[in-house]
Amino acid sequence: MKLYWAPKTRSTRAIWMLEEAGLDYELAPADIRDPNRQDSEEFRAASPMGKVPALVDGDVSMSESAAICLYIADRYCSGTLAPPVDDARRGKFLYWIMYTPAVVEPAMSERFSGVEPNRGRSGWGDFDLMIETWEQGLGDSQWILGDQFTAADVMLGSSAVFLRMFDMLPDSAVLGAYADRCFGRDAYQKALAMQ
Ligand SMILES: N[C@@H](CCC(=O)N[C@@H](CS)C(=O)NCC(=O)O)C(=O)O
Repeated sequence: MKLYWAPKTRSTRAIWMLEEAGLDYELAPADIRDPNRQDSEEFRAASPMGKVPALVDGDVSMSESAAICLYIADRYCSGTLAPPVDDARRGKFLYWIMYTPAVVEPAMSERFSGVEPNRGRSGWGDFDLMIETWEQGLGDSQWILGDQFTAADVMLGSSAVFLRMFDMLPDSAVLGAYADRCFGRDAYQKALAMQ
């Protein structure tokens, strides 16, 4: 299995996922910050937009961090890092694994750029609704599905840490404690150490 990556990018969450899954993999650097970069055909086939992370696993070639986390969880860790497909928690699992690219990141980008939000018109609501919904989803639980850590926590946890890094994580006891728990996982620390 080969993961195309660049330091301090969304690749970290894919490395974290691979570490949680305990899989063997090779890291292949992608020079995303080089304006004269020459991407390999393999990388472009996996990531048509030239973005990291991208994964090649035998005949499987793909990008988008949420899709990569879901693929690894379903294919290699069903029942542990993902509820099985016939488990009733599956609906919530899919909702939360998509929450980062569909809601957190657009809402974050909107706020960061100072764009006027429009809760009704935007698919992601707005920054405050994004935070409230996430806090309610977690409630008193350790992880987003309750006691079981899953790939959805890799996506959400990396977002919480990312928000904190940009000084955008609101003063929320629930999200602050969640970010700390995610940050403290061995697999996350290993992913960070690689950079
Ligand atoms: N939605 C994508 C976003 C990927 C993305 O934007 N990656 C950035 C780094 S964090 C990148 O590769 N940028 C380089 C470029 O666009 O050329 C995902 O979650 O994987």
